[in-house]
Amino acid sequence: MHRLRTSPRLLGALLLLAAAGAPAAGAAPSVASATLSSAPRPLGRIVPAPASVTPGGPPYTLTAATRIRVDRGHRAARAVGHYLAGVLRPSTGFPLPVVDAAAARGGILLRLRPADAALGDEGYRLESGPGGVTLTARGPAGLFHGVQTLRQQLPAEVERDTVRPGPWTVAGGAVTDVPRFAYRGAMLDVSRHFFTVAQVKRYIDRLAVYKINKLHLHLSDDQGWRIAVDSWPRLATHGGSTQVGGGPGGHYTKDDYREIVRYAASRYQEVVPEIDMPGHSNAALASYPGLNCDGVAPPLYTGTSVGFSSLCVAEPRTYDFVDDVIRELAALTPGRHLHIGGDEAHSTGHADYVAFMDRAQRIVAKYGKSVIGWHQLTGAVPAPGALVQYWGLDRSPAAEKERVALAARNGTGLVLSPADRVYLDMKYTADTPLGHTWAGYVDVRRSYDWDPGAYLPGVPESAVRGVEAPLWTERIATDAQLDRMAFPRLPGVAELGWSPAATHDWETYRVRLAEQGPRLAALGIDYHRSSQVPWPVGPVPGG
Ligand code: TNX
Repeated sequence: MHRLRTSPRLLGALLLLAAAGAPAAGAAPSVASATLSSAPRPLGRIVPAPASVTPGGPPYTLTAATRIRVDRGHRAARAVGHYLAGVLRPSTGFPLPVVDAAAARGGILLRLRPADAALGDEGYRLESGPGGVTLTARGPAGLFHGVQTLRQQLPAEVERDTVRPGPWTVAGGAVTDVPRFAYRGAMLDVSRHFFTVAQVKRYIDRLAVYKINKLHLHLSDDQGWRIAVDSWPRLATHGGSTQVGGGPGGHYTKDDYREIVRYAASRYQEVVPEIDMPGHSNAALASYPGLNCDGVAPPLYTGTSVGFSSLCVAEPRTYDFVDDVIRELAALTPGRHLHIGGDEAHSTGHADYVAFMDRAQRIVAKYGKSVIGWHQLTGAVPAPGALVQYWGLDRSPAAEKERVALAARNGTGLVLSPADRVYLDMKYTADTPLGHTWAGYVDVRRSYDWDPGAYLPGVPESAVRGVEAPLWTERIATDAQLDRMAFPRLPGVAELGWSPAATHDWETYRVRLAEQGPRLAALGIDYHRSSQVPWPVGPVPGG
């Protein structure tokens, strides 16, 4: 109950109520919640925090006559307009037609200004006043992120899928916003437990709200191979036939996978596929005896140990396999990056590891892609242009961090996923029923309260490409479990990736995050009610 009182904004709302002759503070919390939903959200009170906010002037209120206007001839911009209409129609009940900009005035205008260099590839400007809201960006990605800002400026109820009363008001003023980092990722492990195309799309939609732009799919591991490879068909049909605990598993056909890539692209997310090598490879070894040094295929594996499998580094056929898999995967991948794993290769000798990673990296380059590897790749020789993904801990040995730092100073880019900060499979607290503890408990503050630009000693911020929140699924099998572990930590990681360091402040962040609670609920996300966050108490209107 102390929670309401810790939010200055809620306090303000209660005072306003008192001044208007409504029941004073201490009255039913639902009164405060109702007020919360009708006053426009102050401009910029969103997650991730925008780079620059100039509030002021009267607000804009959507009506049944509001149109979404898009410059004629911009197909991708028009698609963003339709996406916005899809977000707003169910709850507002307004028709919100998407029309040519010239055909109307006011309303919501999405416009492209390619010469506006200050906005970068993903930035946008939002201007709101009584006549309407204008979103300006250099390209459609910026418009899409601007649309996420616009939706967050509207009451949380806008996320509902049935008609609500509104009013649908956007505070007046201007937001100019560009991301701090180009790589803002989330990883989903579809190997330990398989997730269907529909489940992956659902996750993509959630990530979009927080301006995540990379979806890393962990497509192979000991327990399952999840992507069809025409030249090695048993990888999917046999290697994908089970999962942790022995369930039926599954895999993506190439058409399934193209559909994921297409859908992610429509949400301005690049799919980064990962085939984990040379360890974490039991599903492949079980599918083809010839990939094993002794020529004997092991059984499929449905447990949760790590580090026991290795491709046979000395076997020439291994490289035919790697070449075929990478070639077929590269052909399915419009994005630049291909992740080759390289972690926990405890069953591969050091010299073999170095030799293998060398060849695997050359194969990735041959098919025109850039390598990403887990940071153990710095124990071999990262190829020019490679990124390494750091998943160590605050307490990892200094020598390990220094090896990563040295690679970074030599030009290898870093994606930061410190396990004791952003691993979404870690328990929040001892009471969390799901998840692991090997990296410790990771409550909301821990996952937010660190600076990617200054995290690893001796690494200049310029070497940091961004952050990524992995969700390993040894113990996670359903949408509800996925939501519970990702939210509300994921928005914090997204903010680390997007917002300028100057906005970083736990005390204000926790209040902004609390305001996301009703939005998450309206989106159907049963998030973890961390005691570190002053969630609004009482029933959420219509909730
Ligand atoms: C470590 S992180 C792993 C995964 C596990 C995860 C569980 C990494 C590169 N390897 O194989 O799923 O821990 O938290």
